[in-house]
Amino acid sequence: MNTKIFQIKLKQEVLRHLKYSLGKDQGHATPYDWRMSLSLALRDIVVDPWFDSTRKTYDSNAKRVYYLSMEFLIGRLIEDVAINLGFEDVARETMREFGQDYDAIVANEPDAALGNGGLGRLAACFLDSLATLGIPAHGYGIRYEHGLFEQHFENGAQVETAEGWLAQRNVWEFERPEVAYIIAFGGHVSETDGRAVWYPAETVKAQAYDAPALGWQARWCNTLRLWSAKPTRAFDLESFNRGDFLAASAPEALARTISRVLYPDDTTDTGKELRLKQEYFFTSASIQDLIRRYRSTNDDLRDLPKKAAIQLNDTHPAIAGPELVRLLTDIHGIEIHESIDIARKCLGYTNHTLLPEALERWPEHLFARILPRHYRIIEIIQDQHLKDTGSDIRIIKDGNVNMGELAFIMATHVNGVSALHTELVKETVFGDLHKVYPKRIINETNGITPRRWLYDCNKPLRNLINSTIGIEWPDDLEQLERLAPYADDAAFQEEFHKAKLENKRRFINWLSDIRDIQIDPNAMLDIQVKRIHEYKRQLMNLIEAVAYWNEIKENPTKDWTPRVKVFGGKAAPGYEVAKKIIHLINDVATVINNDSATKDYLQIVFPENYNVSMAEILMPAADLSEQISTAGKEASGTGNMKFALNGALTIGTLDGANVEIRDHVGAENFFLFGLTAEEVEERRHQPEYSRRAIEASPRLYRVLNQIASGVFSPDEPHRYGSIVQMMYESDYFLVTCDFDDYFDTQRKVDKAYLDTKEWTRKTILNTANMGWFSSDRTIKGYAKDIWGAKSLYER
Ligand code: NBY
Repeated sequence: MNTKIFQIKLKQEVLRHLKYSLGKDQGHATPYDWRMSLSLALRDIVVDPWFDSTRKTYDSNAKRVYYLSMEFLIGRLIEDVAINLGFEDVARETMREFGQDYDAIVANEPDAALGNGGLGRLAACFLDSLATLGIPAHGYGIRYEHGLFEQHFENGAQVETAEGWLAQRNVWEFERPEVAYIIAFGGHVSETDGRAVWYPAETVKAQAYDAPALGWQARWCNTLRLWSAKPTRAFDLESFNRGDFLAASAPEALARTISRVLYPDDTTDTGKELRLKQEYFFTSASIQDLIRRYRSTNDDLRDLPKKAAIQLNDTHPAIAGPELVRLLTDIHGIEIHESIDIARKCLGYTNHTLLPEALERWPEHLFARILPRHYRIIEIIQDQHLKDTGSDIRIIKDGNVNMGELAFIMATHVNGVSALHTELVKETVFGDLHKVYPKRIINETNGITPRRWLYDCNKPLRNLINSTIGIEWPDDLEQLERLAPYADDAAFQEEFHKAKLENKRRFINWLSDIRDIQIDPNAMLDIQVKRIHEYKRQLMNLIEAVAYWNEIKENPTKDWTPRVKVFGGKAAPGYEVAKKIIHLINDVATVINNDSATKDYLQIVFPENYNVSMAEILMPAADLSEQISTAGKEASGTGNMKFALNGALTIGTLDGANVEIRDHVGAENFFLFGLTAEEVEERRHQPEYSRRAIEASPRLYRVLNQIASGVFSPDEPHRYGSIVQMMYESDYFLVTCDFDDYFDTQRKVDKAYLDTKEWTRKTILNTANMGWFSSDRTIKGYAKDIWGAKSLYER
């Protein structure tokens, strides 16, 4: 459609929605009303490609992909939809004609924060790529009433408040009252003549809410189906009539809690009953749903693996294996060993962590009480595995049901998320199972969607790329290579640098709205944003900042490179050490930012409540990306990819996907430091390794003394005594051992930054060589190696 005509049409549609959907006239419309009306007008346009894709999938009876994930960290959608439709300019102009600021309207949308961090955001990038590639797919998850908590700082300490994205209407979803399944818990199982019947103690209803997942240029549109728990009966009339009002609302209470809130831990497995119920709730609903869909066009469930590939995003939905077996056997009458075989052919499992505390295990008695039939099925799966392989690796062991072993044994493919991580999975967590099933573990290195993480969030760079290599790159990201020849071109360098400066100014303006701080856009923006964890070593970054501050103070007239260090990220509410680190960062920032002798060279900012929308401002603005985890601990990282794609240089260890990023962008365009994964293991065996490292480093020793003696916490001098003591006595993540190398490498960064042309050349080469990290490449890998799924979109 001609742009002008479309603009007139969109204008009419926005006004129609304002009047008939929002019940407002122009004179009284708030930004909320405008945002809703624009969203609804855009949503209407999405419905046609959505229907088309669904129809094509049914007509072709093609294999579908089901991506089961406890988390989808989506962020805002309005701009994403406008851009995928190709109507961004039209939408902006339409709002301008109404006298409205498009950017403010976009910012009115709350983030859909149905995830903790990398794992949830990866699921969101995968939805984008699946749709862009035209692979028929459903995302399945939970429609949490409250997403990830909001973080505030009170005197520097993190406090959490409940998030409430559904307090407003969610325009992107369609309620499906007719799509509902019963989910059962507890009770007992009776077996007669080999036939099992489960008599559950409680039931809830899983009701579907669908959101379209639109791909690039609206060529294809999949569905994200999220389940909300509802009572099976609104209330128990019998108890009510007896006058037992509390018992009467008991079913409703259970239902409301199940989909109420996202668990905010992203490493420690909580082992809580409610969590197990959440996992089973959404997994069972999803499996029941996909079986129903299959049966609407196919007869024999034995052929399910030809039509359905089910991917488990970590072990959270690992109950999918036993649940599928239960439905095939108990409901559809297929012999149980055959059911196990069918289920395995459908399933793939992605591992995202090696941290032992993150591996899900359920106490046997708890598991058997909540899911008695599944417990029995797991025993049968285990027996068959023991018999077939002759190994002695059990799923149920030491009083626990191990979800990692279950997921592994029930999957055709198990994948790690970066080359290094996959090798470590083979050697460590699943070392024994790998020996038994040597072909099962494969690698699929993570990726990020270039639509959100470059095209949408970095308009200055988008425009420069478009005018240099054309407009084909957003769904063919390796085209960025064509920028490489311009790395030495002075005019291009200048344009590239200008784009970075514009993004930095945008960040500075945004920050000035929330903080009273003056920042020079020429200062180096050095950013570490991610969940707060000991293994990610925000503490090492902070100690380095203090050491740098000490050095500036000692020699105030030297030509120091001005730096602004940005921290962002949430700590799990129960993770005390991580919370202490946050408090310390804020305390150090207060002291350093108030030092007039150094403030031209060093500032520290820690904006509260880091989320997807904040990332969209930070990633394009960064000069330096901090990817400094202890080698062997970060499975992949995806923030590392977002920074490098947007033209930041990385200071990092040989960990996760850093290894592959460095291979792609070139070792000379990456600041490497630190022990390797192997050296880390060795070092841990040396006695007193941290104390020795501190004694060998006067700089580190001094900073630790400052922290311990209350320089940054004069109101409570011993506040950080435990952290310093930990550095001496149990520095498991080797902050002390890597510190000197890190400090020295930062000085190389300082020096490099002063040569703007050479720095810019390196940043261009980073952007140019990051094309491989598109999640389109990742999804093509899964489709080919694991799912056997094809694109239904024809160019
Ligand atoms: O998955 C992250 C990894 O740390 C990161 O390196 C990787 O890039 C990313 C995508 O593959 N893992 C992660 O984010 N894990 C979680 O968010 C998570 C959430 C919940 C639980 C465990 C882990 N849980 O047990 O509840």
